[in-house]
Amino acid sequence: MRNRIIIASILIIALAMIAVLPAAALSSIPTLPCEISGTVTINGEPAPPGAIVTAFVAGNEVARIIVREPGMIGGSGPFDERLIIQQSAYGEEREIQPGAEIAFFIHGYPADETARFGSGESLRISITQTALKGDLNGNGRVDIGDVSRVAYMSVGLVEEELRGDFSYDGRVQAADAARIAYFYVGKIPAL
Ligand SMILES: [Ca+2]
Ligand SMILES: [Ca+2]
Repeated sequence: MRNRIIIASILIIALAMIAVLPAAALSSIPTLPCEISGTVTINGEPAPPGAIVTAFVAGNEVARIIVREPGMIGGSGPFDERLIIQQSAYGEEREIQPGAEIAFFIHGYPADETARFGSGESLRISITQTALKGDLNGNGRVDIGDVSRVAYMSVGLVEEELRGDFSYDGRVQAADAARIAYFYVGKIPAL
């Protein structure tokens, strides 16, 4: 008699678990990210190691990756690093929709190309930067305003921007300020 009760209890518990399982299993299935790898060039040259590539959807940064080999982000091998955009990158409530435009920035400068988000897709891209390096105020040339802005960044008077980091080490220091100053007065040919 006692065994029957135990067996009955186990059955009831098992049935209850089966009843709730599908819902629980469904809600825990993760949405697959969109993975991106490819090539990155800055003014026709491979992007140097240390350059940071960021991905934006609807004005929100959703992922970033550092260039490790010149001109490359990630790889297509199963264990290679990739730029990974989660569908819920900016909140569960506002999931990235399939086909949403992905904009890329190369060390803070806009890339010329965009891509489309696809859950579970692995994209190979080639992105290029032809935006003028050092033109932080966006007037189409490197001028004294840009030079002073980088100088202010280097001493912490204004917030650092990747665009002011010409050494690709992720920080804006005196050397970066000196570099844009030298470029501005024509002492060096390129930033
Ligand atoms: Ca400028
Ligand atoms: Ca730097």
